Amino acid sequence: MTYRQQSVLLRRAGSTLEHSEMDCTLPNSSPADSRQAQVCSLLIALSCCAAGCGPCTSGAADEDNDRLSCELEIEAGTDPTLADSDGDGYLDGDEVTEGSDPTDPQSLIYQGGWPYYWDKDSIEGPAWFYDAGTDTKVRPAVGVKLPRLTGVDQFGDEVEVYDFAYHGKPILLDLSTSWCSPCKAIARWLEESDDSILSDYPWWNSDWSGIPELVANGDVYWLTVLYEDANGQDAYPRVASRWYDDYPLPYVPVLADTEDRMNRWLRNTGIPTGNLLDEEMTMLTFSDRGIEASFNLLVEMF
Ligand SMILES: [Ca+2]
Ligand SMILES: [Ca+2]
Repeated sequence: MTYRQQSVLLRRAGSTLEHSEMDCTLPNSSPADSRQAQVCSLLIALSCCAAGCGPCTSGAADEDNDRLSCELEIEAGTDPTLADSDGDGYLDGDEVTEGSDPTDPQSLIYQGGWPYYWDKDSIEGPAWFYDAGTDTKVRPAVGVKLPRLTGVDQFGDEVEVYDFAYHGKPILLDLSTSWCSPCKAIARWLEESDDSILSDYPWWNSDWSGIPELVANGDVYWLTVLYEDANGQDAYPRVASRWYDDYPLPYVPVLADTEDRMNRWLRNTGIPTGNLLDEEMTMLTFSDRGIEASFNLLVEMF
């Protein structure tokens, strides 16, 4: 019997006992007592777990480092010896925090399977346009942290870009719109890894040939942020899903920046625009138009 099955039985046993009395101190003498014996042994296992044996050494311990104590694992029906009980890529504790079901692999924090950073509130990024209380603008520059960017992705989830922090990977922030031909060409290049798609652009550099593979391999996170639709109207969630219909890369989150924050913060003057961040959300490059600096540095890093 798996631990999860035991947990289910224990919960059932607990609810059974609310309605009937059972004496677990008596020896079981007949086959009719076998179910009682099973329930008793499970109940003993439960009290033993809380007291410090069995799968957990203490109810408060988090032995599998999934940010859920043994006690809470039992409550959630998760495995106290396995950090990701349902094997969906999200830790048990993170799923409980975010309200997805840690025992159901179809229930995810992000439908796209994007990374999750449990301590993102500790990242001290600047306000978007003014430092709180000072009226002092924090301008984008190399060494400045990205403000806390959120956007609606191709699956309709509101995504926090800070969830991509501290996974040991740089982040390429690609600012685009649905009407921008070179932006779409870059998306197709990422998908098909065919340099001829970009080689006629005057800014093309053949040193960048390996970038689609870096993104596909997960060496770098690539996030596409869209701020306008095909008609130049402010982005709305459907803009991201339409983009994904055209360029269905399962590992690239497409975020509709429905409040047009990124474009305004960068004081963007032309697209595509690329900026590279480190895992701490600090800008390694700053451009208000063009992708050259970010692509060059990315290639240098690998
Ligand atoms: Ca667990
Ligand atoms: Ca999980």
